[in-house]
Amino acid sequence: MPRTALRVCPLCEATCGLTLTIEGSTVTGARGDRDDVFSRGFICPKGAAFGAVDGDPDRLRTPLVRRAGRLREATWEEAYAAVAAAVPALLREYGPQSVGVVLGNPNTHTMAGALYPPLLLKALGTRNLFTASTLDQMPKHVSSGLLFGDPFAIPVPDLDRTDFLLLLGANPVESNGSLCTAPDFPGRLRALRARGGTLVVVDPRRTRTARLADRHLAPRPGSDALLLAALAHTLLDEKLTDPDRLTRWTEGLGELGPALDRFTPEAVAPACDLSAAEIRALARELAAAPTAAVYGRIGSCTTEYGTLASWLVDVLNILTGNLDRPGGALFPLSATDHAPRPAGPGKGFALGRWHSRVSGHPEAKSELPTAALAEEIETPGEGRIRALIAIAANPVLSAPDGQRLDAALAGLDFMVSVDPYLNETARHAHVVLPPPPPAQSAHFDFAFNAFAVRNQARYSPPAVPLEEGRMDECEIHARLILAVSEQHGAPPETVDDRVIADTLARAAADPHSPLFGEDPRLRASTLSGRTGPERRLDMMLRLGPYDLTLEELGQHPHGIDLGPLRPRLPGVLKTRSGRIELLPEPIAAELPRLRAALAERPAALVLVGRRHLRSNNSWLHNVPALIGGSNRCTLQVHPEDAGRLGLADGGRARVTSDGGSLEVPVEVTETVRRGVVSLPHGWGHDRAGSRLSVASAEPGANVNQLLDGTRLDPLSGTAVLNGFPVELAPLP
Ligand SMILES: Nc1nc2c(c(=O)[nH]1)N[C@H]1C(S)=C(S)[C@@H](COP(=O)(O)OP(=O)(O)OC[C@H]3O[C@@H](n4cnc5c(=O)[nH]c(N)nc54)[C@H](O)[C@@H]3O)O[C@H]1N2
Ligand SMILES: Nc1nc2c(c(=O)[nH]1)N[C@H]1C(S)=C(S)[C@@H](COP(=O)(O)OP(=O)(O)OC[C@H]3O[C@@H](n4cnc5c(=O)[nH]c(N)nc54)[C@H](O)[C@@H]3O)O[C@H]1N2
Ligand code: SF4
Ligand SMILES: [Mo]
Repeated sequence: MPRTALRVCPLCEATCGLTLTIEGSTVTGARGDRDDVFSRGFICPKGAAFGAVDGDPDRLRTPLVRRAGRLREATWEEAYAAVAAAVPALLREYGPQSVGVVLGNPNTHTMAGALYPPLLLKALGTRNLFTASTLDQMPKHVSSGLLFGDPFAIPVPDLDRTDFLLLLGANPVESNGSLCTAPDFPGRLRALRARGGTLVVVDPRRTRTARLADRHLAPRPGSDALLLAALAHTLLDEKLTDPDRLTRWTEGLGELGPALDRFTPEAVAPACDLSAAEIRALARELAAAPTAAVYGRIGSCTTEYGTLASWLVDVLNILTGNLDRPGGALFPLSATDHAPRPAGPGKGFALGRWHSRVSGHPEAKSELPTAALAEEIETPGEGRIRALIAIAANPVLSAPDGQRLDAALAGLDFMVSVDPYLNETARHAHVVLPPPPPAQSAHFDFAFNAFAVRNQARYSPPAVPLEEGRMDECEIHARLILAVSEQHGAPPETVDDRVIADTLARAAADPHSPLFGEDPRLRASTLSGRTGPERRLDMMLRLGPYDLTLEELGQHPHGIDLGPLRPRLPGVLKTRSGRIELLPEPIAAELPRLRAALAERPAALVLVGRRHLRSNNSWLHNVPALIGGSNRCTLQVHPEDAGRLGLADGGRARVTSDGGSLEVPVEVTETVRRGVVSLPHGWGHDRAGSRLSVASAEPGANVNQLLDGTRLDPLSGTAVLNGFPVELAPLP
């Protein structure tokens, strides 16, 4: 008899509640959970394919250990023994920097990825941390760190209540949203328009999101910071600002005007390839809307001026009085956030506390640019990375110059990969530790609840019991931490018990904590949960702002709604001044570079990426239901450019940039603007030694092979993945 079980979907940031149909231990179907307090039954084609993703026969079932050069199936004991024999010895001989850590995107979609990597880093003591953030949202962390003192204080647009949404460099109709967790993003955009609101989309491609908009502006890629600066300039110049409500918490308002004085609409118009009149009109509309939110994502982050653009997004929200008010952009308060504490000066946010060894890149949020990983492995000398621990990461495809990284990984003394697939990156590992499929894992969204358009909490226990021979991913991480820190063989719960003891001891001594003055040991013994991670979740809920418990979440399988977002200023501020620092020094120092861009001659042809609704970065191309049709690795070219360059739809072209060149199929389409071509990322599954039977049959080309890793947004170390110059030539 088939049964059903609930599971929050881990396949994108929308976190929809799914109802899975299960026969035996196999997921045979998935539909939207109509009673889910947040997603109300919404599902997309990826969620609907949950069973196929979960049951992919290419998923690894046992650990792999390299012996005599070949990866072979092994027991968990053998795998951890290999880690324990290699890593501590390297740490002893070469020091903590000799072991690097790479964390990929799915860590934000697993409980293990939220709870254990900080402990692993502490155990190793390394500063060589590289994550998907420097291919993604690091500019936003940096701008929030500088403005608000907390890199995680990221305001999200109040989608359900705003009157005006200005959306830049995001295509939530296909991506389902990012740093703005909102199940059924498309439906929420349609509702915005239905209630008389306005949607303006800024994107060099006419995306499905742009097609929903009242207005679509298609500027030249890479020009968002200029456009946003001109919008801010117009607001200040025409006295359209309304920062009154925030004035008492904001520093630097007076200095902002002079700092932006060169960025008039007329001055930026040629670089943006928009008219000054359009820019001025947009600024006036933004100011006139009763409430409005400005929101920028990948297309505004992963560019030459990503941090400036991310900063300006919030500058506009502040100048129009929309930061921290309903209908504007608000700071979520998740159930596992710290309980609010009184406002006052904080520790602030510093950049560049240390630098990368080879190129001297400044750290940002304790991370180094993933684009610099290969050189840190290759370049001889003290502090060279000799061993790597990669968790849920596929940088050979997701980061610039995969070929170079591929070769660098092959030269490591030791590599561990925690990954369900033997893919382009994992194939270099000496030990692969495969997590179970998502139906066998418990789930709580530690990361995305903190960026959600509504405060809510949902917990999914494993839908299917752990298969014989499998190990829960939390236990995989806990044992890994023990193995690298000379405690191989200790029970994995010791890792969780230590965190619980430390956290409760701190809470007991903290007058602002809900557990102030309580006996930490007594408290630890009253936590509920069958596993270490469940007990940690219970503890975090009890320490959080809503006084929830794991038991209560269990009693509400469709989730607990905690209400719409509410104003949180000045309590969220952790700057040294205790105020919003509107024009922080590192930003002011970046503005001359942006001014110089006004005089630069733009490249004739630049490349941008795109996401397909049925894709997920590099790792869903192995699921037959999710590939094919329009989800293909084609180079989209505007008909005029195609005509000029002699390219035909369905033909092939050579595309060349700084880092290399690729042969790709051409798709002629008016959805890209003139002077722009688009190639999606995550393809290039043609490397020997991986085990991806479906993906390798339709490998596509790796767009990141066009980059050599030198183009970075300097403040955040984020790779420029959008708006870099390319040349095209037809192929016979
Ligand atoms: N050119 C270009 N490049 C880009 C982007 C772009 O827009 N353009 N986007 C960038 C962005 S935004 C991101 S986030 C990065 C993503 O970069 P990565 O995080 O490096 O890549 P992913 O493809 O998300 O793959 C992550 C790995 O996680 C594994 N995995 C899947 N589920 C699990 C799980 O439950 N547990 C574990 N342990 N592993 C799992 C997959 O098998 C895969 O190997 O790519 C970036 N690269
Ligand atoms: N289906 C699907 N969903 C996903 C993912 C996926 O791979 N597939 N990946 C997930 C991840 S890791 C992330 S980070 C999110 C990303 O979510 P989004 O930010 O919504 O991602 P994209 O769909 O890449 O949208 C970026 C848009 O920016 C545009 N663009 C490029 N350059 C510029 C520019 O200079 N200026 C402006 N204004 N626009 C520009 C591109 O044309 C593109 O439409 O999606 C997540 N969801
Ligand atoms: S929108 Fe995202 S979370 Fe929702 S079903 Fe689709 S992939 Fe899953
Ligand atoms: Mo991402």
